[in-house]
Amino acid sequence: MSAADGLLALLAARGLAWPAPVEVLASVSSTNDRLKELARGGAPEWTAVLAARQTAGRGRQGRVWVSHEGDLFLSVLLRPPPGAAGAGLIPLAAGVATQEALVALGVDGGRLKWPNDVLVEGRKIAGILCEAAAGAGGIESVVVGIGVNVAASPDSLPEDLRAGAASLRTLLSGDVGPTEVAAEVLARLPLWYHEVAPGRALLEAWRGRSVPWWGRPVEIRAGEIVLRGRLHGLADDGGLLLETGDGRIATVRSGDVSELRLAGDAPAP
Ligand code: BT5
Repeated sequence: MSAADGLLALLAARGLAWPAPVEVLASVSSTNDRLKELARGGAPEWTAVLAARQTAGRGRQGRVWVSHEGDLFLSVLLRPPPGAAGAGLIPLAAGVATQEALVALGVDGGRLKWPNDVLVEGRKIAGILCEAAAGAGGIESVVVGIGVNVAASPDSLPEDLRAGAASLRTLLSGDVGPTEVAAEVLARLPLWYHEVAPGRALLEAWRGRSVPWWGRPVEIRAGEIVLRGRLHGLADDGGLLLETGDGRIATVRSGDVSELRLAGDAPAP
């Protein structure tokens, strides 16, 4: 059985006939780049690329995603209908699907950090990179790239990442491979993607699985801009609502959030 057939069989066992081609590669620069190429060639929605090895894995804003062989490198193509509102919710849908997949595999306490990291006890186990391509009619495709640390051991990660990263290998007693993780994620992504248009159920699900930072002081860095305030909630479009010092609520649509410890604040639970 080919690797792609193995994945399709795992999905079939979960009651899902995958509706589009699945490409499984031994090695690729980035599964997102390969899928973007397929998208430009007209690949249908839900085409997926899975690779055993990634040589130039990417994070947001040109950052590196450290890609250890044996981890999950998966990309899925979405083609939101013309004029669809809610493309900003796609990363949240992918985050909820990934967090739920990890719970299904036996990971306790996986929490979402806006916009779409999955953390276990404050350490990052999964990252998501959504890249949209627009045409004359608006967004034509979104490539959803999901990386999960599966086989990486702390020693296999660069030193500066060790304290901040988690991996299934150290969290689970049994052996779980990237194909099983892919099947668990793919089995959930369509369900949450269908919540993108109505939005409310997705926003509630995301919030219910997030790190408990609501009401807490945070700093958000978006390029050169640094905003400080208290986390107020999620906007309907998936943005982050920040209560700034002057009592105003700002909506932030990209950036990196970190919690601020202020004198007199109780430590985070
Ligand atoms: C992300 O970016 O977290 C998105 C990562 C998406 C990776 C997938 S793998 C399949 C697909 N193909 C790709 O090329 N990418 C996607 P960001 O929020 O910018 O976080 C990047 C930061 O996470 C880095 O600057 C490091 O601090 C940290 N990091 C890098 N590799 C990591 C790893 N393996 N585990 C935990 N943290 C990591």
